[in-house]
Amino acid sequence: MWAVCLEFPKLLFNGPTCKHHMKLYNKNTGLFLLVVFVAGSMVGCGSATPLVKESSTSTATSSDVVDISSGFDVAGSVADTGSETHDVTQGGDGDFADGVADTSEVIRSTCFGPELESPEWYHGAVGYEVFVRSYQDSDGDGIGDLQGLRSRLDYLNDGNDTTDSDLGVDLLWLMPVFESPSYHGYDVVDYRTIENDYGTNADLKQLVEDAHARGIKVIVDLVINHSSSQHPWFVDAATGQNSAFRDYYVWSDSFLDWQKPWGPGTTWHKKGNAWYYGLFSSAMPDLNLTTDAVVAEIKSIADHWLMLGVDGFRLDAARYLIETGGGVGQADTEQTHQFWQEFRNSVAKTSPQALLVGEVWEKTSVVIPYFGDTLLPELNMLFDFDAASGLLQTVSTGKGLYFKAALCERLMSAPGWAAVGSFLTNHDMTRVATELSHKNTAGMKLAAALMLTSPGTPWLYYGEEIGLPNGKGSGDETKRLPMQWDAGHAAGFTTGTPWQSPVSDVLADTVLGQTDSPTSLLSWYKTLIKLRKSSKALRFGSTEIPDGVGSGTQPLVMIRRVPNETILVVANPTDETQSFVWTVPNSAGAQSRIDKITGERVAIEGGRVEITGLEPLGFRVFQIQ
Ligand SMILES: [Ca+2]
Ligand SMILES: [Ca+2]
Ligand SMILES: [Ca+2]
Ligand SMILES: [Ca+2]
Repeated sequence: MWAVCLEFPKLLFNGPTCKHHMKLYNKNTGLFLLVVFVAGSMVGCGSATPLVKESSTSTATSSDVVDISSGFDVAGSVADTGSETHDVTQGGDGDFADGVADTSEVIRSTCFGPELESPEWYHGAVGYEVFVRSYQDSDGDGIGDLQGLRSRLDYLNDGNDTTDSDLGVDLLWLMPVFESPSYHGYDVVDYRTIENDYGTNADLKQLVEDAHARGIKVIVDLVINHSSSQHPWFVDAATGQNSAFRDYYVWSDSFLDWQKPWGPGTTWHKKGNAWYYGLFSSAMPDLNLTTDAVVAEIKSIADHWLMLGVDGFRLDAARYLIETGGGVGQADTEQTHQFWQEFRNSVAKTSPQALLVGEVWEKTSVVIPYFGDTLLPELNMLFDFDAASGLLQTVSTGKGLYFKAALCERLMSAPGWAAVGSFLTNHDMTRVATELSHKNTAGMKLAAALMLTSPGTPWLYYGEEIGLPNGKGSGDETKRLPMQWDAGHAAGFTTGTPWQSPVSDVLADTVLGQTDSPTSLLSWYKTLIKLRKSSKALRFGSTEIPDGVGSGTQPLVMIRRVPNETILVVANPTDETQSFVWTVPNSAGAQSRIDKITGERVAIEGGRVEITGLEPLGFRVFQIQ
């Protein structure tokens, strides 16, 4: 059965306090469906004026020009929702959705998200995820390190606004850099010491200081759901019941048949006469975050790195901290939320501006509660996994609805002050260049353009900007291979024998080879990042995705807006050349459209913006003024 749950009075008054919006909620399946129109009027919150109305006063000038502001009977779409329901979000496995069966519901709705309330520094940042082991080796041992990364800071951001030779990112996330026995570092043995392969604590301090001098903030991965089984705490705890560290971990006197939340696999592992909980593997025993001494350690560890200068943390496996039982008790428990409230409070005392970014690899309705609320805030930022896979699926299939569906659910459910991390892929996923290989560079360019013009804080995964693909094989290492700098030995990554071979040292596949090419993927990324940095509307503005767009045969349109700036984003994921008309509402003052990439200015009359000849995988971004 459908129940309409909405904050109706707030909606009617369209007041600034309105944060959560209208949804149709299916009690039987627990699935949300996006439907955002009531009687043809704009549903949304905040004071922004609706940009596209239901009216059909504008008409196309030729038969193949679609008028995107009049294509559908919007009011009628609400009545149509009763019979069939479909989940338009993806689950937590990182794969594409099985498919959106009833695409019409997504297509026939306009969605709207308000301008950000009180933006903080991280709302306007452009992030970059780095695997230190694979970025740059400084000493010829074949392993990337902090001094190597430091030597590449000018590539990331030279700190000079008048140069555009640099990429322009200003927020780095370092994958784990604490001492660990593994190549990836997600199993820590010493939370207060930098991984020996990467350098020293002093090296990190130097890196952070040099980054700050360029306007770059640095956060590091903090993995506290579990430690390594080689951590001294666990080694001691495993000696028996009398260990002073026994309660640092989670023990049972009997075997418990709890599976992994994402699929089959045991989570309890035998040690002596007892079993310990290790969600990911027996080599990664879960820390017991209900033990006061452990909580105190974690807070102290966070303070340790904040005092050294880091700007915050990316929080691994953030939904799995505290278990209350098998099944539903293994993820997203109230106790886990309470931990994050307490942790946030502790971090804020040491560093009020610190950023906490959570990995909650689940559908949006599970992710959103991790923001907490203004009284009990939890994490500042959460990654939007649904929008990431929706975006790639849109480019991959040509159907805009996948991205639209995911983005719209976020816009309608996230608090107005929430910082959402948008991305294409991360270190756990097939790289974009491999995922979109059938769409070539044009597909990667479109994916980049959609990410960098949509709401949220964008995060690049290192190498995405040059189209670095997966390596051969299937292990996680194939997603984390060395950065390709130039056509020299080991693609410029090391003078020695690289820990893994770079995929390519062909000049065109490297930073050097793409730097001087104005049509390269790298140049496209630089252009888009610069554009985003120059546009308040793109960083903080409201977002509207009009009705009727994004089907398999139509372009995807976003209107991003702050009071003095209106940006029209147009993407064509389809295989056909597209032409259409968009009518600027309240168009009295609108006299021209300016192409923000080429600078071309075209006069508009009567508020009619007509776009013709938008090629397959084409993208345009205009300022209307
Ligand atoms: Ca090295
Ligand atoms: Ca610069
Ligand atoms: Ca090590
Ligand atoms: Ca846990």
